[in-house]
Amino acid sequence: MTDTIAAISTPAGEGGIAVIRVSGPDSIMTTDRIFSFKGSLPDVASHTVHYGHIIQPSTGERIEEVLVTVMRGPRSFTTEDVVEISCHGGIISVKKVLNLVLEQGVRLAEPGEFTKRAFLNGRIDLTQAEAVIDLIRAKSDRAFKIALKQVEGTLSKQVKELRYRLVELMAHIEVNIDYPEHDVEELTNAYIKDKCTTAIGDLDRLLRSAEQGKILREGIVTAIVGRPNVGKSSLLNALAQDNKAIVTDIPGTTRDVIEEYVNLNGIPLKLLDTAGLRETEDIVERIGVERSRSALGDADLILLVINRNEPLHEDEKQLMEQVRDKQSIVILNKSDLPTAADLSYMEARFPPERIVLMSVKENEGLDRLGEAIANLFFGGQLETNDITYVSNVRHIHLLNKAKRSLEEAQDAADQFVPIDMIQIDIRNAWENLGELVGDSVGESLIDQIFSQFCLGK
Ligand SMILES: Nc1nc2c(ncn2[C@@H]2O[C@H](COP(=O)(O)OP(=O)(O)OP(=O)(O)O)[C@@H](O)[C@H]2O)c(=O)[nH]1
Ligand SMILES: [Mg+2]
Repeated sequence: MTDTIAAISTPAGEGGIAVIRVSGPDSIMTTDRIFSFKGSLPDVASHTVHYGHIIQPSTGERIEEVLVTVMRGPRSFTTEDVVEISCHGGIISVKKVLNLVLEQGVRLAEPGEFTKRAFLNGRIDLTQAEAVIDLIRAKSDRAFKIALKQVEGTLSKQVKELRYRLVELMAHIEVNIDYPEHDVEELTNAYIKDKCTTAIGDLDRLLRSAEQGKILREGIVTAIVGRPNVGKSSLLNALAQDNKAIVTDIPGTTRDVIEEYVNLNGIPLKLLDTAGLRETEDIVERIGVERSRSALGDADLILLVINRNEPLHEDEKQLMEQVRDKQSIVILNKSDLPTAADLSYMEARFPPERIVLMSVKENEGLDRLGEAIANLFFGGQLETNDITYVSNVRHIHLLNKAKRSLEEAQDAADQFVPIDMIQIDIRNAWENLGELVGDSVGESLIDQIFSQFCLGK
């Protein structure tokens, strides 16, 4: 017997409106007791919105002006009767309303419990449920789209299709074991190997997308490094479209690492503006320089900024050596001023697509930088529309496990191991993939997954 649960479903803090979600068999009756409007909630049609007031039932005192939405199961997120109360007051009145709901015998929902119910009631599968977590956390438009796609079930569709093919293969093998005289289809080892190869290819494709998926979800950690005064902080500000970092013409302005999330042509970057690298006696600046070096070591991408208007410095030549084998782009800044730097030096070390001419002052070259980054990380094609990105550690782990099992089946077929032994490997792969979409998961794993949700989801 399920009980009725409620929670504030909008983020904590001040906002224009806040929504309290109530789900379960008593959600409509309970809300009706504390909601005053012209009508009666048990009688309204499903998927309708009603204006009125939340009242203290014992005194009739008005607590909050609200809109109440009624969604009867099974056409709701949890497939249960759901009521959403949209309050427009501050956090205190929202909490008051929630307390009133709870006083009516409704239980406060655990984190992720709404989504867990949607899963347990068969509305969504596990990959979709997990994508809801990602949706909540998505930091960029593109990450949001990937998660949305997963909610729609693209990944699970592909995995289910793959599982279906494995079942077919297992059925063939089964027939061969049970009725060896039966002339169904000559089940040679070559046939098994062929099926496994195709399946492994599909798994590989999904796994390759994992790397890109991670990047799109979490952002490329990008360190902006270079000598003092070359325009690093100016670049951060231009990309963030905000005066986040202090810019002056005094070398050594930035002393600490400044972080900012930006979105450049749809690519999420976690930018780190760092202190200009040079030898210095200043204690504070020296600590800053150390931090720059550690940011440089940890970054996924390095933007080495150089002032084209000055001859190359010995330090810059060293930096180029240090970053040329990493994911890095040289930015030749201050292109509005005459050239003084020896360009052939860097042209000998970096291919043209990794050198970007720019004038941050004139807002020139930012697009080219976006293209260079897309090129470096996505081979130029950043088209998420028809690619499924796997971005969840649990999914990656299970895909890898399934792949290993199939490779073992392949090897076994190569060595003419008896067919019922090969069957075991294929079955393992099938089970791993089943675990991925939640067909064969134990209770504990389900609890673990849903506990990652925030309250109210
Ligand atoms: N002419 C010109 N000046 C620029 C350009 N970009 C930045 N500057 C100027 O260069 C000076 C230094 O800019 P910053 O962004 O503070 O340089 P930085 O690399 O962060 O310097 P530190 O923090 O000291 O390491 C400022 O006076 C900027 O206005 C550019 O494209 N052209
Ligand atoms: Mg700076």
